[in-house]
Amino acid sequence: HYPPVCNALEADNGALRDAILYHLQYSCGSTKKEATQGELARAVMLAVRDLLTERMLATEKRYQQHNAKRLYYLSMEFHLGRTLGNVLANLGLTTLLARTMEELGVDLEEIREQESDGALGTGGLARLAACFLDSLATLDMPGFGYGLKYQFGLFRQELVQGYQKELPGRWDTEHNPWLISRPDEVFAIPMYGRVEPSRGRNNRYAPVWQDQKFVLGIPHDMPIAGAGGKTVNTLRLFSARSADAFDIQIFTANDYFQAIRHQLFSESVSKMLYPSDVDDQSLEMRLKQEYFLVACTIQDIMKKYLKTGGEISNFAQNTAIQLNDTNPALAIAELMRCLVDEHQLDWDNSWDITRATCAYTSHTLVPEAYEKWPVQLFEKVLPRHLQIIYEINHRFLHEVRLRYPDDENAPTRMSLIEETGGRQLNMAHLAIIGSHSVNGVAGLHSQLLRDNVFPDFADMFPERFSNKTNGVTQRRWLYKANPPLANLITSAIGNEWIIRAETLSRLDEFAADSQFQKQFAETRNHNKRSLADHIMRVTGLVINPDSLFDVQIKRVHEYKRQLLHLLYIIHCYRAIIEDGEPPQVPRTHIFAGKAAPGDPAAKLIIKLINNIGQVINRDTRTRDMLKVVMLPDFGVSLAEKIIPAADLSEQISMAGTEASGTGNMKLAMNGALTIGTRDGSNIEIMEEVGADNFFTFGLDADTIEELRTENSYNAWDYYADNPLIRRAVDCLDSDMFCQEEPGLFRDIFASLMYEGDYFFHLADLESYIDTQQQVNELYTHPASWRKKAILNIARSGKFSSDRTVMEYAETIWQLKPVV
Ligand code: 26V
Repeated sequence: HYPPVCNALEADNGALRDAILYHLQYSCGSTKKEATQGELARAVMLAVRDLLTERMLATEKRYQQHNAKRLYYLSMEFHLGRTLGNVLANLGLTTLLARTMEELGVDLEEIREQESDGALGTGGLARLAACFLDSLATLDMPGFGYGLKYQFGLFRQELVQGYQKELPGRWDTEHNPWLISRPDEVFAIPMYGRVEPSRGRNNRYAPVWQDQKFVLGIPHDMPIAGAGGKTVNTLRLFSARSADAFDIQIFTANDYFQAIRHQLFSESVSKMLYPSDVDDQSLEMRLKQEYFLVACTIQDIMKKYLKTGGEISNFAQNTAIQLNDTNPALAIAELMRCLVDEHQLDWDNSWDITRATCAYTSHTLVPEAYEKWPVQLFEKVLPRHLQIIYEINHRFLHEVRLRYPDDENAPTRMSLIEETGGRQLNMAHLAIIGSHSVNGVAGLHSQLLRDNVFPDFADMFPERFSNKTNGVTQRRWLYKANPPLANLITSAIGNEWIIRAETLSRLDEFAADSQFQKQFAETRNHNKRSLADHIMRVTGLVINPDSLFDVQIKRVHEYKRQLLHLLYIIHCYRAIIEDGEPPQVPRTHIFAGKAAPGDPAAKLIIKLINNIGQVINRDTRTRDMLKVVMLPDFGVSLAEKIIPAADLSEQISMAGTEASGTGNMKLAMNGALTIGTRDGSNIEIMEEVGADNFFTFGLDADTIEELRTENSYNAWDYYADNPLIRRAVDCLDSDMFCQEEPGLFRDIFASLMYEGDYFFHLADLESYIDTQQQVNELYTHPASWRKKAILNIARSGKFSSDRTVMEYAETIWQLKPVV
């Protein structure tokens, strides 16, 4: 007699405790006395999941009653982080559970630390998707995530002698307590084979895709609870199973081992998340993964739609599909195949439906990041889809010729198939042609997409292009991650900000209030001490909690310019040891971030951060003035520890390279001041918080573009003109930071000085150093600093993903709350 937790909960009559004990016994097969921390954590999560399940079923019922339009957010990556804390926060159960655990004599914090991060993603695109799911549920919108249940998510990073070492990710997908597996709802996904031309009904040309190999897709649902807990949507993750395992043939076949080998082969489709820079050998698997996601999703959507009595002709009125970058852009070809081949709709109708359904978001300006598939490989894996893409292209290029009769190169530039350098399929072109909406993720990014990346398409379809500036969920990134500050904010302005971030602006009037400032400083000190403890535990390094915490946490990549930050640190170090000039304020430079396993330049930067730390942290001349820390294994949980303790947020990518950035928003929302270039959403953060409350420096994107076209950037000019720059850069040519591995960083020196430095580090270094000086000066005036920090929080409301999602809902998805 298992008590129905949900309704009893509000009354707090011990129902939650009973549910936990129930699961401890019946789901974990343990007892309170014998249970391990892991079992206790599992029982807690299962008890909480029961609650979510009830609300999830009620939510689905509500959507059906309203015959609501649904949004499907297709993404190869979702970086969820931990779930328990977020669910408790959104359901308002944190205190009740803490009390219950106390009664049971269990430390809730320890239980929470048991949960591993769901890191099914590599970078910002993946975390954005997770923030959107939180906002969709909070806004009571029928929006569902669709992704893959990788057995191995993002690799875990260890630092071994300062080098990044990659280890398998730890998220337990097999026995994950949050996932509800649905083996009965299996989908069969065809791949390979060949296409036979044949005649179908009414003598219509009806190609038949045959001799395929099938992989089965099993859905697993993760409940996604919005704030207040009324709406619980789902994130549906597919895992791959061999079709043969369901076929008795495998056990009666002559070659049993051959059969098992084929099973392994199929199941490898959802084995691992690939890093963004897949090598040639992994290309085929990655293509299969992308198709697997798309095909499972389209089948699922169609099945549900038809089951609830939907007419194919109304499909687009009831369905929106958002493509999270081009990885799921095959959905366009798959939806066409589904409509034309399986539902025998004519081409033009199918094309109208497909375009009205799909919308595409681009998340990058890095040219290598734009996906292209070798036609030969594509044809092998997806022969029917290649035909469909040829047909789309044929019709599209016809339109292009009509539209631009005098521009004979237009068809070549806009074709889906690139003929230079081996025939390749351009997925961004497919995504643009097959969608009714194309958006960038910050104002500058969207403008650069229109002007530089896709100018031909922007000219042909101007109405298709728009901007949707990114956002982050304040519920995870402020309410849950930073309780001391969250409580202070609520005590001043009430708690409406948790669901209406724009009301944070009520803090404006507290910015100069000395009492409020004092309390703000206390939260900050508390958080900085916690982080200092954490750093001590993880690295053994003692840092000064009263120093300025200068934070750069993000993927390590040349374009993000961790190197610029390092050059500044080297500059400060030499000023101390050679000029006897200690900095005005003590600083701790905190780095965290992973490099792509196949990116040697980024990996060498990680090694450089660590070696600089080694040398500086050991040098007694720097005393407490300068420390450099690199925390291993950056991810959501580590970010939740670092962000609330940050004083300064480093957002120093070369202008015109960072599409948006979202860490910048999380840090500003928690009261860090930003030092940033005019790149991505930095520009909008500066606009919102005011130029007085933001440190900006460096060349803007236009100037950089000019320098590049004129080919007039010359690192040696900056090197010759400024002795301080020379002194900093020369260290990389020497063995100052690599006594034990002489010459280790010479490649970095060469990339800066001899190889034209694509990222213009030296052009911005002087202005960066000057601006860091202004940071120091401000930090010596605590009241002014705090005022600016509070204003940053007060004016960060725009950067809530609730705002972003509402913009998508109104202008792209035509999606409404269902209450
Ligand atoms: C892919 C690759 C592939 C190989 C070479 C280096 C490289 C660099 C970037 C990428 C794009 C990954 C997609 C991504 O995560 N983009 C991020 O999306 C965030 C959410 O919109 C945005 O805030 C970040 O600026 C953007 O980098």
